[in-house]
Amino acid sequence: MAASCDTVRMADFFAGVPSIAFKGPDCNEPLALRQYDASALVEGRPMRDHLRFASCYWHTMRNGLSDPFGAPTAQMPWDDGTDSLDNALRRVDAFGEFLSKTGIGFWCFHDRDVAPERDSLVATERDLHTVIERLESMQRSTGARLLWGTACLFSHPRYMHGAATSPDVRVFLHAAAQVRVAMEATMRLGGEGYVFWGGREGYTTLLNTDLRREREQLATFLHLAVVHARSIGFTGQLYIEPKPHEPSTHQYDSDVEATLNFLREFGLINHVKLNIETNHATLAGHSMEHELRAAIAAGALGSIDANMGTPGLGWDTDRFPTDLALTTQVMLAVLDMGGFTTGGLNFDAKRRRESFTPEDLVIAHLAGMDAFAAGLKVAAAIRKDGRLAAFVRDRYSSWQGDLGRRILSRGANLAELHRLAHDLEAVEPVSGRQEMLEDIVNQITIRALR
Ligand code: XLS
Ligand code: NI
Ligand code: NI
Repeated sequence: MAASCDTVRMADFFAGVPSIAFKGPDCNEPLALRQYDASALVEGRPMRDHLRFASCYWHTMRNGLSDPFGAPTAQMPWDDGTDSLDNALRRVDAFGEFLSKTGIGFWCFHDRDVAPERDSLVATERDLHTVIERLESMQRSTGARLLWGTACLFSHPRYMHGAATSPDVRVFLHAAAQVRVAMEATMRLGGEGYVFWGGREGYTTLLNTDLRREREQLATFLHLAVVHARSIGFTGQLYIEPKPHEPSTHQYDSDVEATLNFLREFGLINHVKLNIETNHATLAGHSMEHELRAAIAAGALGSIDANMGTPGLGWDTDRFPTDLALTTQVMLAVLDMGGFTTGGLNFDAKRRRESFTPEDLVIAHLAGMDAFAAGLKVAAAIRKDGRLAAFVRDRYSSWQGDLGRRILSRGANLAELHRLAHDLEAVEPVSGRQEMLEDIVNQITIRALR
């Protein structure tokens, strides 16, 4: 039965925002879903389980939308602007309302965004503990689950030279303490993952940097975290989130392939997967598709920070992912991988500074959800159509015979291959047909969304 296009309104922090429902592609109301029908099946599985949408606390609850040239603009009726515990607890209530109204099933957090940093670690940890308790009850009342947690090892001035990669061992201690507490809080909240985003784990200038030592410090830090996770029985997945730079000049986990190399070099590859962010791919000069496929080829794609950048701008603008071609490529990669296990699509995204009302927060998430739901449908249609996969299979068909198998299993030598090459007739080149394949994707997209 087609859902009707009218809304039920309830008043609270998000006054005027109803419980969001799927209303189908013909509904023009902004506060509704047109493509994302959580329980509709795609490839035999509910969309909800394919997409595993998460909202992040740092942008949704804490980002006032300031930029390097201008003051915050966001209206946050739940926030009195202080760092009091009461204010921190009220934000949790507002976030719970946001999650239940939008129907977003997962969330992600940084320790210092949910609770303020105090003058001593004791006081900081005490307040964090109180907020974690409130978050636990928020989860119980909304049914929301924690996709992943992390420690903010980049905002406090002590981390200006890095956290794990700091030249000062006392800063390393601070970072270790924070990761221990944040990981235990994540575990207590039932978190399915824990992320390392090394925002300052890189350098500003090589003139003052011992790069070899800093990479070893970072690897040691990650080993400590792996051992601790095991010792407390945390079974969630650990992830590294690559990013090339900003605020650093260079980050050691600059892109997927560099991070995989780092993990292999330091014996971490079996313990840590990747959380890949679209805007970081853009900053690294790669497509998101490239980053995802490179991670999948190594069996290391864990989770996704679903956003998009502004090509050419050079900033991590974290726009909401509304580009259908992008969401199609992402979901095609995820389906080809066999779907998420512990991971999901975390909207590491913020509204533009000019979209400052609480409704914009909701509308922006809905736009991302609908774009990903459409991308999922198109990706499933591409797989069902089968022409792309068949083209790729055929393209490598000459490798299917005995010779190809023997070469790849290292059962041939150059002298033999040299001899065989002499026996060959002229090799006829075969077209790669890129434009034809791009048109096939366009045609399937148009049909799938009709
Ligand atoms: C910033 C990162 C950050 C991580 C979590 O560029 O994307 O938001 O996802 O610390
Ligand atoms: Ni991110
Ligand atoms: Ni980012």
